[in-house]
Amino acid sequence: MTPEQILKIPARVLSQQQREDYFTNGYILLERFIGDEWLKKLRDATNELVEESKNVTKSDTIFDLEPDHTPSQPRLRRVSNPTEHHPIFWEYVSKSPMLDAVADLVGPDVKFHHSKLNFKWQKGGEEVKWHYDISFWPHTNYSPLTIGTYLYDCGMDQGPLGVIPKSHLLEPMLSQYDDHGKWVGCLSDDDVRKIHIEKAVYLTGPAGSLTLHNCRTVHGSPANQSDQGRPLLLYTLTSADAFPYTVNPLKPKHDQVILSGKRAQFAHHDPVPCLIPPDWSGGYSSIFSLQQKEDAANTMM
Ligand SMILES: O=C(O)CCC(=O)C(=O)O
Ligand SMILES: [Fe+2]
Repeated sequence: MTPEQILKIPARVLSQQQREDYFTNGYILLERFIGDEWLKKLRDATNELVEESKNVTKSDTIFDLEPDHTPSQPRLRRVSNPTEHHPIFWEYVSKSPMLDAVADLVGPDVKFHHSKLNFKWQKGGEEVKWHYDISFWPHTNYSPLTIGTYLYDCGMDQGPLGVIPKSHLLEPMLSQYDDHGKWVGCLSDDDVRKIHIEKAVYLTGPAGSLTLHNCRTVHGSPANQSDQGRPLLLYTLTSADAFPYTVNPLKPKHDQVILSGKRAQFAHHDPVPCLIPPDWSGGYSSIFSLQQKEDAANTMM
């Protein structure tokens, strides 16, 4: 569906202004959108996963660990595919009002792509450099979006998600390869200057706030040097008429499951060319290990 078609369908939970803002700017922030009941369930489930990670000494397909992670001082960067490791994370994406907010932005037929839980641990949780997501998992159109849920309050000191307004409309798309043709998964310093990084908007908000950014919106987040962690629960959902066409090395169990509405009979194709990732049929390293230049072979996700 096109934005114009989507906007003609009556909204479930968002105002028409919020929907228009999303299409104009490439993101919206919904402050305190998720109630305390959901928050408690999500926090408890997160704590259970952190407990489990204490037995793990090396990053694996579930836990992406900071190098100094120990059982007594766990330091996680990410849990991959949390929907597969605790039922609450699936319940949340399939039954909460978050799904209605997404339906207001991609249309009534909504499909699951993947989920992750990014921690940005206290006192050293790493920066995520400026990048856009769609080149990690190209689709036939640009409906995919990522929703972040702040499980705790997130201020400027906790490394909030930062977005560049209107960057989702940039053509041609910028490269996420370096000058030698190596995939780096982020923009070059030159390109970052060109897209006017000083216009970045940092999406801070109280616990239960949602960040929604389009798959072509340039975004990143600063390191967290504060003494408070920043668990951010992320889901990527798409319109049912968007189909991935590159290898997904970490194919989630729920990949392509319809969360709302019905399966599409036709793919919708957007003519804007999409930057393609390397061939990941042999494996993949996380955005953190890639950007922090760790040995990719040792950090397969
Ligand atoms: O955790 C964050 O601040 C952003 C992560 C992100 O953009 C990604 O994983 O693609
Ligand atoms: Fe991202």
